[in-house]
Amino acid sequence: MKASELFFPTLREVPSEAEVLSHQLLLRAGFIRKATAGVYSYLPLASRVLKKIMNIVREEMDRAGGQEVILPIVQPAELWKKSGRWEVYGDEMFRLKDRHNRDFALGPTHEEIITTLVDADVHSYRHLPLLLYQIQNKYRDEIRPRFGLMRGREFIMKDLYSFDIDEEGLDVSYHKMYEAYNRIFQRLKLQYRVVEADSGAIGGNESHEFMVLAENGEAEIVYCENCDYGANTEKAVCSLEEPKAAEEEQLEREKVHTPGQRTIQDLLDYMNIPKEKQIKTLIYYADEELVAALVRGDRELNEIKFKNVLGCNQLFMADEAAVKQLCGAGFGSLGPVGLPLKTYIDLEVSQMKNFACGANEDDYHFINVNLGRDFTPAGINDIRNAVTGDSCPVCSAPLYSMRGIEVGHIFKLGTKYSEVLEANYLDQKGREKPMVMGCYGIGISRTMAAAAEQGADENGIVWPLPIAPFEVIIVPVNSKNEEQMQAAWSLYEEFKQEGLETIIDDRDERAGVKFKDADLIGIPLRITIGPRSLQEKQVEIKKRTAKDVELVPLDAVSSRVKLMLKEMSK
Ligand code: 9G3
Repeated sequence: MKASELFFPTLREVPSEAEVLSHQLLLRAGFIRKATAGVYSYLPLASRVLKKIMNIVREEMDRAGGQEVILPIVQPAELWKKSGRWEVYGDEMFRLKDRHNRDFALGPTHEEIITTLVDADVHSYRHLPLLLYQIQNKYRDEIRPRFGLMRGREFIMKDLYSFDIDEEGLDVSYHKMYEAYNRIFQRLKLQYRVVEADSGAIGGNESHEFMVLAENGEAEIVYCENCDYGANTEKAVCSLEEPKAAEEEQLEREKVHTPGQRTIQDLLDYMNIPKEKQIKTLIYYADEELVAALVRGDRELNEIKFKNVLGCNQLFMADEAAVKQLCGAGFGSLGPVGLPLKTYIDLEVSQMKNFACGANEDDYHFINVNLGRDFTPAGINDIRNAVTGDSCPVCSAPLYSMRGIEVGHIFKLGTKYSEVLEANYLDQKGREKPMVMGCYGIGISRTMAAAAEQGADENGIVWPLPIAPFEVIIVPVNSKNEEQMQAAWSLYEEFKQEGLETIIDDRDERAGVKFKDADLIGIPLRITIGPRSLQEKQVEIKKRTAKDVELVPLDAVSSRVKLMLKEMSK
């Protein structure tokens, strides 16, 4: 490909609307352009990267026994009403009507469609297991589309659905997908971790997320270096440690005047009470009822765990006015003593002695509060976020935390969809049974963004070789020098013969501009042809990730390049 003909409109400035590095770089390097909020056009370089990701995904899905289909994006409301999800997803669905005023949605996912499809045409155990997948656009009307391709309203997903006769069959399909996903992310040469997404393992449900590691990833994970345990922080189990100090004696509770002191930090500064000796009191609406959650002063409440404990449909923070009316004090002065609400405490709180908390009176706190003597909780549960240093729930070694981008998610569904959508089969004895399902997703466009995010350096994108838009870029230093250009063109022809994916930068630009662009778009190998190439019959080869160049005789370049690419793809 000639750079002079390639459509890659690069930008000098960092686009102001781009909050994350991958979004900035993909815009600047001319890979994507925004059409409207959360909707992007993929330009030729991006199209090449996406194709390579899709090909790897396809190969591994096929290897695992998947069969590719193409399901409709325009989906009738009836199916979603039947599964009960037409109401559940509300405004997150892109809805539309046809000329007959019938309701449709643009597919946010395809469980309903595929289950109905399989129901209509698969009736016997002899035709199971069945693994069907597609690679296609999905539509979700996010409230706040953000981070470029990371959270778009239109995005490309690979989704596979497995249909089995029973739980054992599902286990086999699930394991195949688990292995296939590992192969995919290894082949993509991304640093990733697999984490438990549902550690509770309730009702045989199992779920894993595949996280590409990135400092600015939106998800936090904890993992153990001693065993295989890893989990999304939202789901990580916090086990209770042995109390460190000997039983502390209960001291007499005291009320102290704390004018203007509202936060945990305030109380630390004002009275030198360590955060671990304080309690955070948070008030929520659990559906219609106000409830309180208590965590240690330096901890964060995990709303997902709390919601599971309560078993409510909706959980959201109470407004200060309602809290003040019921509890007698504003947010900064709340505590469990005399609180007229059901109070749920974190496991860790149950071990605390003589702690400080609000007195439910503005500008007053209690010190030396104790569980049992001073208040009685409605429940004692694991309701906080895990943090670095917590002990592993499997082997007790210390956990580490790290940020990541969720690029894959696999899930055992069981019979949830097959029952409501009536996807049954006849077993060997002629009995009718619901199919046992799993679903397995990979965000294709998000994987491209995650790769750009993970590899980037101060000069631009660094694509892993298997998904780089081109493998090699040839840069003649002076496009006005005919000899240089001739040497460059003949190398370009040679590379093409050898099947190398090559760009030649034939543009009439300064060498500095060409080098900057080659770095920005992230081509793994750069070949520079300058005056020395002609005088000494040598060219420079530079890896995108290396500081130094390598000098190679002109007639040995293509074999050297091929060897380097081979090594880089190992
Ligand atoms: C919706 C809307 C948003 C959604 C869903 C449905 C997320 C929805 C979960 C999944 C699960 C799996 C197939 C591939 C693997 C993951 N957001 N999910 O079901 F209607 Cl608006 O998509 N789907």
